[in-house]
Amino acid sequence: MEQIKAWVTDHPYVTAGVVALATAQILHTALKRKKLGIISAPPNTVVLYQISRAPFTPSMTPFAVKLETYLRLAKIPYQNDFRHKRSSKGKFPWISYNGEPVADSQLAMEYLNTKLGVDLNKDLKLDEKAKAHAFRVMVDEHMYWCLVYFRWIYDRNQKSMAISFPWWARAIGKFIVAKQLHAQGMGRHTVQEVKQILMQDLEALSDQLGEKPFLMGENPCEVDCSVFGMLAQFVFSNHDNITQGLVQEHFPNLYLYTLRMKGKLWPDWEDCTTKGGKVKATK
Ligand SMILES: N[C@@H](CCC(=O)N[C@@H](CS)C(=O)NCC(=O)O)C(=O)O
Repeated sequence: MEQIKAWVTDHPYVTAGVVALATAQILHTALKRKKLGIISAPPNTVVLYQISRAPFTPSMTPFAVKLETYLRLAKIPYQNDFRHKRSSKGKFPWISYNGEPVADSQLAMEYLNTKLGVDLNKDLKLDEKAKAHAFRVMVDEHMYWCLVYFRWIYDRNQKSMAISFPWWARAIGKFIVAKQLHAQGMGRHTVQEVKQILMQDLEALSDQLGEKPFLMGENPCEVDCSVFGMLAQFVFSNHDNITQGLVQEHFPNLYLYTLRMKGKLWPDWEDCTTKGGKVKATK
């Protein structure tokens, strides 16, 4: 202790610099957390930041259903924050864990896997992991744009969204989404072409599932969170005349799978939707 005191006395400017830097770092972190809207939660409890509960699915975003399904499957304690706070990347959903923010559903899952030693893919062989990865990317990065196309551009009535968002928010949303769809490429196809693209993705999922209870076998693993998050949207939340009933009619195994995942991981599904009513629920 005496030695430290002596060193500080001998190096006043260096000490002041270190103290100033440490203070700046602490302030920067605190301001960043405040700006993001990070709330405090009990230790080791994940906070899941997402948009409000929805009329027919717990969320209108497949990524929120994916991430919440993962938290349930991995039995990680969590609480929801429905204040529509965007991540540092400007998207939903995201998490904080002991005050640490992690943006993006997949990166959040990978962060928690590492932090908590979770491995929902532990039963998979190397080649099965590769397959699961490819399916996950197909669902998150390809099917997603089909969903967006039908929901935002093709469906003029926008039933689920009309309940969830006021007309002006949908008008702004549609304008932004049309630009995103054009940049991504899906928006340049005709509606029949997008339907064909979607059918191919659904067929691949259906063929992979076959008679198995879950996508990769007897137990649900990580990719099931993405697949369920997406199929739940098509099965329950889409009301246009092309995608409504599509899974039920053409891919009965995928439909039964969606019900199986829902039954296993969302026994409180009804409490987590607004049952077709106005979006107010916070459970
Ligand atoms: N890769 C991201 C995708 C998240 C994403 O695209 N979320 C959409 C809602 S479905 C969003 O936040 N859109 C708002 C925007 O782009 O401004 C993830 O897995 O979390």
